[in-house]
Amino acid sequence: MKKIFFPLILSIVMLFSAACATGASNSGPATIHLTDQNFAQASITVNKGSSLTVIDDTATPHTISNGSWSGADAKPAQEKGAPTVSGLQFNGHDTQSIGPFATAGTYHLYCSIHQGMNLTVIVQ
Ligand SMILES: [Cu+2]
Repeated sequence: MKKIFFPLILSIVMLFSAACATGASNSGPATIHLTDQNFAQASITVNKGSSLTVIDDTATPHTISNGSWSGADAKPAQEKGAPTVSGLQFNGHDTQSIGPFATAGTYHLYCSIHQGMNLTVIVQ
């Protein structure tokens, strides 16, 4: 009996913890990671009034600004309501904060070092 019940109880506890962790991350501050040549995800949702924590997971430097890549062309552009991000420097294995994002909307950030390294920030 014990040999059957213990794994069952353990998996129920693990499921519960996972559900709780997911719920907490929705209301907490938004975090995005940087890989060696891109954002770890193409878009992220940020709660209005919150900042975005950006974590460079590798030794690769990144330089983040308002705008986006269109093919091989970097197009600097700051949307109305977007916080100013002008050449925010990551030196590798470091963390910076962008924001706060005071206005709901869709904003674009890019890395001027890596072609095609775009992030869409959805503030709601
Ligand atoms: Cu980069």
